[in-house]
Amino acid sequence: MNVITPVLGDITTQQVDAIVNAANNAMRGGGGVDGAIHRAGGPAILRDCIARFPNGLATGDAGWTTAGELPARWVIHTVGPNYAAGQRDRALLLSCYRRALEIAGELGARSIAFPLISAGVYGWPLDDAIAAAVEAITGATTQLDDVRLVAFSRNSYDAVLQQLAA
Ligand code: AR6
Repeated sequence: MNVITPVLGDITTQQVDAIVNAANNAMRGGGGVDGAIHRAGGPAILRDCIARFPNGLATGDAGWTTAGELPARWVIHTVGPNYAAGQRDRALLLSCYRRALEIAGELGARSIAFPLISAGVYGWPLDDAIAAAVEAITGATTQLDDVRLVAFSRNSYDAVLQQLAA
């Protein structure tokens, strides 16, 4: 079973093998955590996205690129369901975490940091976004040594702590 370490902060500064990006289907960058990762990692990430994902990425799926200037070795991009646009299939949200962990395992990563996928612009209700993250990460077949769930605000961090204690 993967043990989750809660973190309050910016995912781009995490010293882990892989950080996960909450991207969109186009895979050409965006706002939120996606924007922060592309900004901090530099142009190598977008170059790699264009080369490796000419047709983008399906919702619920994941794929990797290099991490440019980030401390991580890889960025594992995944596309959460856009709740605000009516995509409310929870299985797709669980799949994001599971696929990202699978890819991390294939790459030989031992440590990974996740943001709260779909909990920002895509509008998934925070408590259920956290519950889905906890359920998918702890239940995944791929086991890593260090799995972090990074909350970007005090409010979401407190909610993560609360659910991990439950
Ligand atoms: N580190 C950690 N978490 C962060 C950071 C950061 N630097 N920045 C934001 N978050 P969002 P989504 C949190 O909107 O809902 C993008 O434009 C944020 O507070 O980044 O899956 C993409 O290109 C929230 O809790 O992703 C897509 O178009 C969580 O990360 C779309 O947004 C996810 O918020 C994806 O929407």
